[in-house]
Amino acid sequence: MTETPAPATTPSAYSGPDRVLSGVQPSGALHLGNYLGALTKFVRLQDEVECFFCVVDLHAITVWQDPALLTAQTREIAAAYLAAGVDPKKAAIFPQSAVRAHAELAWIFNCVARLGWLDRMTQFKEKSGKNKERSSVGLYTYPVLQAADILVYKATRVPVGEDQKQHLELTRDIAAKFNNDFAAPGFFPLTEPLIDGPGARVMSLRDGAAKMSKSDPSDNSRINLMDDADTIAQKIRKARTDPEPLPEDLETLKGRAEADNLVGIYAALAGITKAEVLAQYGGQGFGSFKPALADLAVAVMGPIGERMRRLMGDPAEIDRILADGAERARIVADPVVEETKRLVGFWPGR
Ligand code: AQP
Repeated sequence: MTETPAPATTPSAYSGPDRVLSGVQPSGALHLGNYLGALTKFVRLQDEVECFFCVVDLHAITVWQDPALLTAQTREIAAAYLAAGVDPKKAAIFPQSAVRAHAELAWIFNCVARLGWLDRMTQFKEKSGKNKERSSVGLYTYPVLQAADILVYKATRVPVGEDQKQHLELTRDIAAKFNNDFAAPGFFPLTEPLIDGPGARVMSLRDGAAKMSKSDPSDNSRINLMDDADTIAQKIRKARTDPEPLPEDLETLKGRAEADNLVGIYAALAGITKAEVLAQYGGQGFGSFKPALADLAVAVMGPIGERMRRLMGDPAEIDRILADGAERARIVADPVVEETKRLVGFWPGR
């Protein structure tokens, strides 16, 4: 068996159905970046294709999670999916740990992926920081588990934010190498990332060079889905900017990271392009743009927060939706793992 990586550019011989998989970690409060980068796309895709949206709790424990909070956080992410408009009749919503096939396939993929590939992953470098030696092994192999999440459903498309681009490339490398090593052309698809639009990379409100993130110690850096109208407006008012008015064209916006971010957020929330935002607000200062952005953000995010609060008042209903989703997910995932094990040559009995 060859140990050389299969090129990610290998054309896919896959001919199975079009499927979508994505997930969010129950590692804290969801924010505007998660909403624009992922959730809005989930809602769009559920009407086009078979969708699996999991709450990736196995990923969340790659850094410490308080066991007393993890179940509640898992329900909260499910509530966010529902509040954003995901319909559990159309898409399966479930906790990753409830479908064992994810972990089983991840082990096989740990033996397919190469150390050199993982060494290049920038998210591990960012998340482990200067503390690499004390990071969990799970944090290092996180992208391998992500590949298993995707390929256990033979998902052909994955809606994610731009930060996940490198992990999606790794997923394609793993699929190509598995198909090649086990002489199974087209067994796994070469999954396409769906990363587009001005919401694909929402930056911190305090620092235009840093991604908006759940784990940022400053709550003012992000708009949480559960923030009330006053908090949203206050965070936008306090958002870091520069003293110049907004430019009239995109070219002049370059190099002004904070202004660019606010224009991008406005565009994503309004469903228009950044050029269209500048056509409307170019030449105006932040004194008039920020209140307009705050009104828009409150109009879009406010009702989602309301729905989340209402849904979280009925955890039994969320649990029913999660259990149903897990059952539907297992029906697709279990046979894929069985077939994968057969290709690897494992004993076929039970
Ligand atoms: N700032 C962002 N802009 C656009 N999309 C984003 N996503 C995350 N941040 C942004 C997308 O949201 C989905 C779920 O992300 P996740 O919670 O599973 O993991 P993450 O990328 O690690 O998110 P955070 O908020 O940065 O969490 P922490 O701080 O815990 O690491 C993914 O599709 C992601 O691309």
